[in-house]
Amino acid sequence: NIWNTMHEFQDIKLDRTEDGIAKITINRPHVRNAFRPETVKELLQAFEICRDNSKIGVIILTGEGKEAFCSGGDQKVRGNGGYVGQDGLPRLNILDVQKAIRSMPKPVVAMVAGYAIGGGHVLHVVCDLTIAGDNAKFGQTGPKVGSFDGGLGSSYLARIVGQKKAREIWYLCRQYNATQALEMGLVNHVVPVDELEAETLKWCREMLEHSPLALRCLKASLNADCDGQIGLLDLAGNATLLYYLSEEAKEGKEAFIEKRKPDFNKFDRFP
Ligand code: 1HA
Repeated sequence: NIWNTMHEFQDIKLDRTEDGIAKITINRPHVRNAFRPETVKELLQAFEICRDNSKIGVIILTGEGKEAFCSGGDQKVRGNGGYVGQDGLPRLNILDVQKAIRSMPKPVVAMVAGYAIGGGHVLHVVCDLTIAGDNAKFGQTGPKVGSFDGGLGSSYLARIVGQKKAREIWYLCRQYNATQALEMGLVNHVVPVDELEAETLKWCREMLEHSPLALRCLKASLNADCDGQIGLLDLAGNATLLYYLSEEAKEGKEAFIEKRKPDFNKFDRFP
């Protein structure tokens, strides 16, 4: 077993490999890994742990078992205005997980066996890459069960599969198999489900060999193309990070601390 527990949770599992791959597993197989507010809270914590751990380079998001990646919001705890947790408050907090995945400065890979349905489908959509088992089934159910995700679940989906296909997916609520998903560019790769984890790890390890800052900036750039000013926030945040690493920026800080005038003229201007 290559997985070591990073943190104990109730609804999810958070494991890591020695070489810097984290795996977040939604662990509610009795409901096809549907999420309730507590699940979502834990997912947010897990993503934060992964973000803050400088040894983690890639994150896998998956569901327990081979039946399902995730079947979306737990309809059994759906109340007025959202999904109701132990605190009695109705929430749609999965949207915060979508944001966390998008702004995570490391690649997030969806590893999909079985159903990725409804809000569970949107989760794989917002991940950087998707590796699917040959038993994977994809689809939205919103208009059938009285819900919809008009945010990234629609607009970003359309960036991936195109407007016509995105409308088909949402209006008809059909299910698509792994081959169909591959054909429409919805997933990156399909393998027999028994090889799913090995193949996903292979993709992760290829990324681990590459420059983390380059991957980070690429993710921010690709996001910025879709994400407006919040996309620019993350992209520019990376520019600031790189600038802070430079001697030129350090001169500004040191001059302030030493109560002297900064000398920026000693630095060459790039063409
Ligand atoms: O749209 C949003 C949001 C939009 C904006 C903001 C926030 C959002 C948050 C969430 C969502 C949504 O996710 S709405 C979409 C909710 N999900 C669904 O409509 C999918 C419902 N499930 C299914 O269609 C099917 O169960 C399945 C295709 C995933 C699997 O079918 P299968 O293999 O035939 O299994 P099935 O017998 O249906 O399910 C096994 C058990 O899991 C059942 O429980 P049991 O009868 O044994 O007690 C079933 O009720 C349970 N289950 C499956 N999915 C869910 C679920 N229980 C609660 N919630 C589920 N989502």
